[in-house]
Amino acid sequence: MFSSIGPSRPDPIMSLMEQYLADDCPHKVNLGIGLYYDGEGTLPLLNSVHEAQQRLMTQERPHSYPPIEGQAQFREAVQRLIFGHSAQQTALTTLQTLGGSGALRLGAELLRQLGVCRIHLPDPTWPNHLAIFSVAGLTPESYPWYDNANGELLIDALLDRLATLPEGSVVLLHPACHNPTGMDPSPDQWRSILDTVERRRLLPFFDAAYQGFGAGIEQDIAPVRQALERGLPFLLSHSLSKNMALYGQRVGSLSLHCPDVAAINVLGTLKGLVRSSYSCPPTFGSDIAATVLNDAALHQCWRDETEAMRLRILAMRQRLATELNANGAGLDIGRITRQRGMFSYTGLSEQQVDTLRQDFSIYLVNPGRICVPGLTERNVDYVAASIASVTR
Ligand code: PLP
Ligand code: TYF
Repeated sequence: MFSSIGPSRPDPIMSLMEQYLADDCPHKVNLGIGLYYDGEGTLPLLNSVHEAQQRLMTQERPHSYPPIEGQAQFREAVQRLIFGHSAQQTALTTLQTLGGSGALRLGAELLRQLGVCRIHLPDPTWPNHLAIFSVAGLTPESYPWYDNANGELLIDALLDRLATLPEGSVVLLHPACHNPTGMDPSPDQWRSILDTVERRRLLPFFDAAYQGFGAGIEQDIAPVRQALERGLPFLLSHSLSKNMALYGQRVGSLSLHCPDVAAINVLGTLKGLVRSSYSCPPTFGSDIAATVLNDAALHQCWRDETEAMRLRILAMRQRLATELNANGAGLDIGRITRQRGMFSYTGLSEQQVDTLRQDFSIYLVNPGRICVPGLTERNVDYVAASIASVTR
């Protein structure tokens, strides 16, 4: 019965993490997996999250089932965070999901049910996009995004490709902090992208996993708000894993803007998909998120903490660039400070990445992606000197 099951290839990012943990070099550096680390190199428990968690713990409530779509106070708070004042739109519906990944999967299942066969992904993109959409039955296709040789966004090629897609084609877009390249379009370039989406009647599937880590909480979601203001239909997966550091609590949401159909019908279909899959979402993480977002003081505390994370990432980008320059690294250093969010596509070759791991115990994801918050005041000089030595 199960004899056809062969060995499977481990996830490259997860297996890199395992290799890092098994490495006994005292000055090893983890620039692999996309987790935010603080200046001490530890995974933070945000003060806002900690306080919300304490409040919930004292309530001693029973653990009931939540609604299939998640608690209203979570859904409404997330909708306000994402869409701001436009959140009152009747054509908008938001459902709690199992992190951003769960939102992508649920959105994919809805698309499949509607007869969609393909999804267009940026090249490159988060590797799990390919897995999630393929397993859900959509064929992933790619569109041009980034030129790794020159460290530039391929904006003309991207717009040309979008302009040739058939009406109704689904296009996945990272609204900010593109994973893995860190290369985001400018506001003008976003306008051109949305112009093309509108003119060609494409269906955007936005994936916002890093709101607040790029240019700021409001700025990072601007392309989604612009799509809403234009009245375009779209899907949006949204994650609070990174910006609330709630990773394992699986807190995310799927939003749909569908101007031509009653939102209640769309919600009903999505609830049917959830019911037949995992029945309802977990509650603790989303209760924490709702407590943070719905309390004015905690909400402000969280915004300040997110801004501090963003600024630390930015400072580490600048420090790395400065040290690489000082060490005479043979690398296009400008791209590191042009890129935004958790990741930087350094342009290091696979061979250089392998040497950094084997000879220096510095762990990067191939080809040449670093997770910038893995850098600290303590390791940045060592990382810069090591990168310089493999690029000379
Ligand atoms: N989308 C992108 C682009 C990501 O990088 C990630 C996580 O790394 C996700 C979605 C998934 O987020 P979550 O951990 O909330 O499932
Ligand atoms: O580093 C990255 O790009 C992600 C991180 O359940 C990640 O793959 C790890 C585990 C997970 C979701 C995302």
